[in-house]
Amino acid sequence: MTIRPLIILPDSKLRLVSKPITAVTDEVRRLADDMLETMYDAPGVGLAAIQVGVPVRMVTMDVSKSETEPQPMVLINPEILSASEETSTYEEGCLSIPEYYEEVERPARVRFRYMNLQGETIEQEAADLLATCVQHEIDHLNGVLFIDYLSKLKRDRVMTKFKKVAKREASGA
Ligand code: K1U
Ligand code: ZN
Repeated sequence: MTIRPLIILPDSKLRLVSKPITAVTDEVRRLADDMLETMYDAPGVGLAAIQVGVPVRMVTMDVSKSETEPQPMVLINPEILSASEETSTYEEGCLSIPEYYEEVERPARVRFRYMNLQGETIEQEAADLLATCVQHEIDHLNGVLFIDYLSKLKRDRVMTKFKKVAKREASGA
């Protein structure tokens, strides 16, 4: 397993719409292993393949509590089937927007479907952090970032900050 470099804002790859996975190949299994390794190393509770530069519809997640056994999940071609009208607010972060956290309001509960690495189709209900995380990750597959839910003022501020960092890094300063 390999820890892959993370794509960071303002990299335009983060705005790509990722392509569906048509078969669970060795390459797909290797990507899943690497994404889990990268997610745990970060550390994060979720990761979309595009965050390691691969525009395919795969997500890894583990929202288990630190005192319990890890519960790694690999979601292939995940989709939201239904969402509650009730909303909840969670302070979200993003491994592609390091050290920036803001409250985002989303449906409190969702029903979602995905294929696992065994090729089985799974339907599942989610609430709490799992619901927030699966929505955040599926957004990544569609080129959507959590900052898109913030005011234009906040989004512009964070974009400016990360563009400056990228410029400084490119100049070697
Ligand atoms: O997709 C990502 O960028 C990962 C992101 C997922 C996420 C976090 C919070 C709400 C919704 C989605 C992260 O994992 S950011 C890091 C983080 O939240 C965390 C890290 C260590 C322990 C607990 C949480
Ligand atoms: Zn993210």
